[in-house]
Amino acid sequence: MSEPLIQSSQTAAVRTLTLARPQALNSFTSGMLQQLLDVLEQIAQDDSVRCVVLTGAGRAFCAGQDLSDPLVAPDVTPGAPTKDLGVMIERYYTPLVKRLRSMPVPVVAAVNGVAAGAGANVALNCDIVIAAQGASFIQAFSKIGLVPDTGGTWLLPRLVGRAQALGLMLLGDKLPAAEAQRIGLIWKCVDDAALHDEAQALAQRLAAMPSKALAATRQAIDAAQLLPMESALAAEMALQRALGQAHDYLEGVAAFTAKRTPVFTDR
Ligand code: T3D
Repeated sequence: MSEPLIQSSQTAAVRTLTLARPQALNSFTSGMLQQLLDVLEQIAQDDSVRCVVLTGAGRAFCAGQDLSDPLVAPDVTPGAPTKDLGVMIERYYTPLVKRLRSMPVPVVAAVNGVAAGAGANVALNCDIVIAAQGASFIQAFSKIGLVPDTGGTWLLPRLVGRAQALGLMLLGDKLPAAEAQRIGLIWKCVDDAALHDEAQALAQRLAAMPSKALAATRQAIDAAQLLPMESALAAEMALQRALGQAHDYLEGVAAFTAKRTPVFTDR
């Protein structure tokens, strides 16, 4: 059995996944990425889970790609073949971004410390990013001669605009969590000691909401980035038609009419 590099625990309908290689700041090895993909796939099929929290063990969230992983570490022996970094992206990072952005339930990133490179962009691909005051975000790629990946070039200009995205990505400076909130890169920065309680409270709240509608909202927002207004209006209508057939809509309206708390069960 391979060493567990993703810790998993569940409280009520909230599954918490913890990146667990603290000695290397939770940097991603291929084995760890595979475990993360596997557990997300399992959660996608598990109706008992209605929200996921992703966080890191120790003082970091994730320092991005483990630069000593044999798949990517350059071999300095004269004449040795160069590494094909596309393999790592194709096998792991692209499926991970797609998996996160199509989960049937919301994913909250609870960023407990530094999030660098692919670690930052994995967090930013989650639906809601809440970060501790002491956390920071680094687009570290340029510092090692790489281009931002894990969806960063698509995501950052949309979150903070081209000027901020270029500044962050060309310079690779550390952006403190409070500043990340101020420029709209993340949802919220909270006191260090409050991070996990706030993330769990938020996740429990999301878990009680209509999952299908939340997933459709993410889908509509993402699609609308690429569409002219006319097409976005049509896409919204198609999603709304589908949601109008779902149980959660009946429940939502029934609860509103009866002035009671709704109990949503669709996924
Ligand atoms: O390659 C491909 O497949 C393409 C895909 C690329 C995706 C990417 O993510 S590229 C970007 C990769 N990440 C980085 O370049 C960040 C490298 N790390 C850092 O810049 C710094 O560690 C941090 C700014 C994140 C934190 O700095 P600090 O001073 O708090 O900690 P530290 O002392 O640098 O690191 C602590 C330990 O973690 C240290 O190990 P040691 O000396 O105690 O045994 C360090 O080597 C290790 N560590 C940190 N980041 C990585 C790492 N080990 C392997 N890979 C890392 N990315």
